[in-house]
Amino acid sequence: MSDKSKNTPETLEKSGFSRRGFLGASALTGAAVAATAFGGAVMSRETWAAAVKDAQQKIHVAPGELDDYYGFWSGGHQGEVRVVGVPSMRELMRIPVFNVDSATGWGLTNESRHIMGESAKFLNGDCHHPHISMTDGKYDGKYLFINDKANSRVARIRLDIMKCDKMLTVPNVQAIHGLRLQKVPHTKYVFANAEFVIPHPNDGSNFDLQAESAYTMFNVIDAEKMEMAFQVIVDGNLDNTDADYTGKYAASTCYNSEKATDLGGMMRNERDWVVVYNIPRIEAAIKAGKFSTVGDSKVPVVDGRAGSEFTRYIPVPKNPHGCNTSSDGKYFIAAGKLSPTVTMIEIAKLDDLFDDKLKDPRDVVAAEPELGLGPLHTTFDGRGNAYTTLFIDSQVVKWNMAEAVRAYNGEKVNYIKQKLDVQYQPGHLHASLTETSEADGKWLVALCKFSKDRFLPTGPLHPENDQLIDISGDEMKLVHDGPTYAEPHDCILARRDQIKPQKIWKRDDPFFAPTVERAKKDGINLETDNKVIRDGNKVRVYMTSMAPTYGMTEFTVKQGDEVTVTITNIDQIEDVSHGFVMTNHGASMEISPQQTASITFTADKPGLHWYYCSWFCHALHMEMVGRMLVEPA
Ligand code: RUQ
Ligand code: CUA
Ligand code: CA
Repeated sequence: MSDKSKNTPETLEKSGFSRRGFLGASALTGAAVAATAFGGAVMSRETWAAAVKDAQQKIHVAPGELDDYYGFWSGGHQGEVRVVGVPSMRELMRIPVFNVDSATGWGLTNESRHIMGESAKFLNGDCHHPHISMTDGKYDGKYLFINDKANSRVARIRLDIMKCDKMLTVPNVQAIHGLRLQKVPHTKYVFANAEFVIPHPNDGSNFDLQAESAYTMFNVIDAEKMEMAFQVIVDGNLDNTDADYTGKYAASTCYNSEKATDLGGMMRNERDWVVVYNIPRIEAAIKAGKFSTVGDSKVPVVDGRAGSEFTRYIPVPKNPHGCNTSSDGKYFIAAGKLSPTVTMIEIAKLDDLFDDKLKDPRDVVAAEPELGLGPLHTTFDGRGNAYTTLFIDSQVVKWNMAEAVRAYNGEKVNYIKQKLDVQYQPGHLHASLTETSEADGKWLVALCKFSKDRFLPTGPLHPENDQLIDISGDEMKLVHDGPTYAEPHDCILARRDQIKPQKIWKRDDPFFAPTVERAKKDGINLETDNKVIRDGNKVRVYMTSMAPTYGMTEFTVKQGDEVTVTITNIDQIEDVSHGFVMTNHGASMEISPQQTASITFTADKPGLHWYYCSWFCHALHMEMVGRMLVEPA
């Protein structure tokens, strides 16, 4: 009996609709869980069947049909970004970033190592927050930015080719965590929080984190140049961040205002804070030359610690985590984590706070609704509702923002609209277009950190569970369970018309420009030449590829030579990617139509070594091979 047979209305009805009865069942039963949990009433068999059918229709993208949304998922500590179709939740592509990928050769090819720069020496990464560039508060589809907590980097992906094209190591900080983009007037800046407090200089001369010389910084990156614009020294540590819809303010949560080094210490204060940055004031100071630098870095640094004109510190309950700007532009919402509340900071009042017209920074708090246990992140449907993950309660709570404000002001209103069980322990959640002014309230993805019993067992390591929830109606409905690998942390959804990828490479693409430059110096026409250039013990092999052959099927080098193979795929046909693998040399790469790619290795073993095409490109793909002949030294 297949598992699916368990999900008929009949069997579910027999199980008495108990919550436990649903736990092992798959996607579609979830819709009924939601419906019964909300309504509290037992459904008739007919209602049940209708609910299942409705959910099924909504997420079913038939063979040959396309999804409505592009999802971009962080690959977590696996280091990549994944492209997922929504609502089908089908994985469409993987974009290697902070990892090494043998299919595409990311981290192995000269082009990728050039982009990774110095940090190509790191083979690991830890992505959390993918975000797409915006113009006027709407996705412009140009770039996606992502942080690397592990090695304090920020990377940019060009969405026209879906490859990483820039990578930056943020100087003098440790662990880039929260990352968001300026929304208005356009993404001029990437805002990146460095989480950990470190001593300055961090040369082993001082380990005291309570010292004034110990701090972390809020980092602002020029999005187009992918260079540091400036850094802001802050009190405490930094967790998550977001920007407003005026282009003036950004805000970060801080859970370690104590600058403590242990768990007990980090929970000592009843309140930590949200720090708000006044971007124009910082820009003006830097323009006027009023800044310093740290260590041997030339990046302008301003001191934004308490008392500074650049920042304001707004006390919020204990160890806040998520920081999300409501899609109506009104609030920064900080999730309580250790407090059952979220704090709504009214952005319209920030001017007065910075102009010292408000004496108490808590005067900008519009409301502090109590939502449930372990609030982590908040997302929005564009209809005035917010949705917050409750990690400890394993729920998503839907609540109304205007009603929460009224309740805070003493009115008797129940701002909680629904609590939906999710499976289990959700971290981030993301509603379609929620971080733009176009939040459309259609889909919500809850990224659950635990999947427990939701999937076939895979050994001690379990997948995470990304659940798709239909939020288009009055009630949230769980419609799909999606197993994912290595904690995606966060994902975003863009309408499919907002992303416009190319189908084949353009020959003048900057992605492989340094390689084209090298070939030019060697007098090579990449589209036609098949040649070996010797330069001391460096050998550069240039060849073309066209299904199902390489332009060169044999070349000879000497033992100990450093060999660089550069291949230009002259196929013009969409989807005909070739590969190049030199057996037993650790060399592998992708060469898609009209792309030039190159890889360098040492020919350290005398003898004959086959190379072959690794992407199945033609009926005679197996025959797409060649030989490297290595003469003994
Ligand atoms: S954080 S589970 Cu890395 Cu985005 Cu909140
Ligand atoms: Cu070319 Cu397979
Ligand atoms: Ca704390």
